[in-house]
Amino acid sequence: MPTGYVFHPHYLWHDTGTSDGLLPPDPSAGIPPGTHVGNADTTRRIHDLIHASGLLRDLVAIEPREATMTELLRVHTSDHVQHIKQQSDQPRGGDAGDGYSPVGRGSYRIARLAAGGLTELVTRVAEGEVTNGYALTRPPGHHATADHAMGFCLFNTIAVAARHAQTTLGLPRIAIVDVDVHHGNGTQAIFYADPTVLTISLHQANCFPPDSGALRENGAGAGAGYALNVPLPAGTGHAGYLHAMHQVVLPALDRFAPDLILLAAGFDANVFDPLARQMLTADTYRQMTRLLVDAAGRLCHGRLVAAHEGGYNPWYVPHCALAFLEELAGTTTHLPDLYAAVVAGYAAEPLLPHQRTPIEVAAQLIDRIKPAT
Ligand code: 3YP
Ligand code: ZN
Repeated sequence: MPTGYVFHPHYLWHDTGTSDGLLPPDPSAGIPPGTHVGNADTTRRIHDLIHASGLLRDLVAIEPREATMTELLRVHTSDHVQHIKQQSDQPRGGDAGDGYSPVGRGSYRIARLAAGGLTELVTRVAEGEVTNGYALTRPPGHHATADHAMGFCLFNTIAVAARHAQTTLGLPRIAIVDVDVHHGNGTQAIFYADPTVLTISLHQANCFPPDSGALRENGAGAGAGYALNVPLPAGTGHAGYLHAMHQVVLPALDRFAPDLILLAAGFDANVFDPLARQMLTADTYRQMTRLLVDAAGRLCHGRLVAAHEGGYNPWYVPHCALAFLEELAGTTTHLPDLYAAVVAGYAAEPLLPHQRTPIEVAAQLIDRIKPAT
């Protein structure tokens, strides 16, 4: 069965505006105007490569729709939704709250189209029209909590889709795997006390948000044990991420036995990314994806649905995303990986002891997940 693909031009029209990469321009403080690092260029280049490589022909295009208010309010407070709308209604947009999260004019409806696009994709998977899928959405979602936006994220797209799957699609147990290089703090917070949603975040330790994503953040109350973090030291690469997959992600998924696996597909752990210091290659993304596809095949009829998150190197991220999507679709474009030679040295770096330690500690926590009967 085929792979679904959600894309819409409006995802590129989410306008992150003028910025010195990250900060709002402030000439008197020495912050010159430039282009926001979360601009649409990388996303456009991913879509163009999916199209130009021929991979698009192997995918089922699924038209996104805006998330309904009911769907949004399963996750977010109505104050939060109204705040984003009000920023978005201003003639030149505004900021969602932390000073890093621009809201373009009209971005409210684009953020709803992102959440609704993933929700529609999950619906088509549940109905059996496609096995799995990828929603190439903007803005991203994994930092957004129930009541505030942060780190470029306005609404938590994955959380909205997860709640919809549970309440409407008959998929009660959801696992969310977040491979974005930053901690999936918003998703974790939304489900922190909920044992029906397992969140697993692999991220660079002490990166973003500050003081977030430590091993000791492991869920609370009825959800104790159902939030897992693998904070990997800066400089972790292919060997470390694959070890974390084998030692933590796959055993946790097997024990939890989800009905659906959602993937926060950030590509900003790539070796050339400006917003972190990890060393993954396109082949790392390919191999991680193959493992997740296999896990979804044995656990939940192949139901693996990915939402795009971060990834900021405009020339390498599209190749990482293509490798990921080829594996998801179980096909190949036969395009050579011309960057493979360039990254060969990084890819060969061995797993170092200080990278192994957090993986071993996280692996000990899997026992806290009650095995599915
Ligand atoms: C937000 C402000 C500094 C780092 C940036 C991270 C955005 C991202 O890709 N989150 O997953
Ligand atoms: Zn990120």
